[in-house]
Amino acid sequence: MQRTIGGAVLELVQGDITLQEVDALFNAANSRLMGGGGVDGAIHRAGGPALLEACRQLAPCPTGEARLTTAGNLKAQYVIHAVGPIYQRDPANDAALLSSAYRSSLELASYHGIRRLAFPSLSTGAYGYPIDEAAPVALSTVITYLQQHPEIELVRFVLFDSRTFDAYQQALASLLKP
Ligand code: AR6
Repeated sequence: MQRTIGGAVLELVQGDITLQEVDALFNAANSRLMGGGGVDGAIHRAGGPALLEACRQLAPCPTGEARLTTAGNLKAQYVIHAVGPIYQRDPANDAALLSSAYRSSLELASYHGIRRLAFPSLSTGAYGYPIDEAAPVALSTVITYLQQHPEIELVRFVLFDSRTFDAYQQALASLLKP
């Protein structure tokens, strides 16, 4: 599924983010930036030791923020490590922190001249954020950013499983309903 927002393409695909040929991949990291399971584990395995060493120098990263590193052996040039919230650890701020993780990542991308980028679904795996609640927050944050930042050319959400892909498709359709 693909939509044009401002001058940018917003795309939803099902797949593995480590295989994407874009300028920057976004990682669903934890504050220690030391790798982990899920998409973080996959990105570190594919990126290799240079990625872990770069993370070590930038840790910690507070929830709702992001840090940029080399992409090591990945095809992308950079990895931007975004720390989404653990669902209901701070219930009043779940949506604000999730939105902030996406926005901070996009701000880093703009700052570094990154035009084509790929996101996973932050916080909806180990961090337990329900996909149906997270998808509209993720997409509306990205849409608002793209409307204000014509420098970004492509945002691709790379969604690992069909349930996540379907939830994002539904959320995007309802956000862009005329
Ligand atoms: N490509 C795209 N998406 C993926 C991939 C992949 N290769 N692998 C998993 N996903 P999670 P979180 C999806 O748990 O909830 C880690 O241990 C996955 O199916 O990776 O933000 C970190 O170190 C789900 O839809 O991230 C943190 O401690 C989505 O990515 C913690 O987990 C996010 O799931 C972060 O938890």
